[in-house]
Amino acid sequence: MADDQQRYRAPQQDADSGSIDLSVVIPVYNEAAIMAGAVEELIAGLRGHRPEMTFEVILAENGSSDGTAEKAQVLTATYPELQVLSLPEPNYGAALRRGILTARGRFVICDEIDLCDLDFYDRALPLLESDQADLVIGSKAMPGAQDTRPMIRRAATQVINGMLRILLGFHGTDTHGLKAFQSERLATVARQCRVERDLFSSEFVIRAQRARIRVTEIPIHIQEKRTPSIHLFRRVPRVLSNLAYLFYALRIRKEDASNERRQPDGHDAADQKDEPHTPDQEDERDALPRPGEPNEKSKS
Ligand SMILES: Nc1nc2c(ncn2[C@@H]2O[C@H](COP(=O)(O)OP(=O)(O)O)[C@@H](O)[C@H]2O)c(=O)[nH]1
Ligand SMILES: [Mg+2]
Repeated sequence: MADDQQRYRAPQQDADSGSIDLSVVIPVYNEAAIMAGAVEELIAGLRGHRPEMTFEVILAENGSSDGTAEKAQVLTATYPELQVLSLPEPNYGAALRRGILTARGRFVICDEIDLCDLDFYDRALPLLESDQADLVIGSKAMPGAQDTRPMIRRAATQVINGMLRILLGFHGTDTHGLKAFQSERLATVARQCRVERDLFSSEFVIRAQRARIRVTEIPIHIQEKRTPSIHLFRRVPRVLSNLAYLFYALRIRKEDASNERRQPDGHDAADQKDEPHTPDQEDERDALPRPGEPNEKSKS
């Protein structure tokens, strides 16, 4: 798909945050079967669709037992745009958060290896580039969306969204959809998030809404490349306990009083320093209280 004549520019190794156009962050766990094909298609697609755009693809792996981490490293020899992060414990939210804070792009897209939906990129990026939105969510539950997942998973999405609306004041139809955002404006939100694993995405979106960041939903057509290996019902106890924690943190303690630090232009004071997003910044947040579940696996 990639055309040799196209003017693709590889990012500089020592580039600072915001010095390339786009970072795509993809958490991966035990995805050896589909990862190479998905990465090849995604990178070829980005080179072909957006030849003027500099980009990186960050695979945020943790705890895989099927050789995903090693295979991902091998792929970096073929694709200079590819970067691999690896952590020991399976943890979806921690991987995604680490990827977001490592990203150097002015825009960040959070994708999933079984989706890699370039159509979403084509519709979301113009909204960011024209500054019509700070955060664009690809919703699989709004009018115009097509969700081809089994009925039980569609129903689970509706139930969790209902709980997020009632308990946490979420305004919208989906927190787990694909996301595209202005890195500078959302990095602080990612640093503030306390829960990991399944509910990280929900906390990220709800904190963004509470900080009056401009959030826009667009419908997506979701077509997974494979069924998920995480059993739906195994997620339930952890989701409920993290939901209870977030209810306490956001509705009782109202601890996201980040508006106090906001500037008149609506941007956060920390963001205005244009600080690079380094993994070290996780340490600040790791010192904060979080739900206690240090040894729990994200998937089992
Ligand atoms: N790093 C990491 N990635 C994960 C974990 N669990 C799921 N993922 C990745 O998250 C994305 C979505 O996972 P999937 O199994 O499709 O679940 P779904 O979101 O319910 O469809 C995929 O790219 C997975 O590889 C995890 O524990 N750690
Ligand atoms: Mg999936």
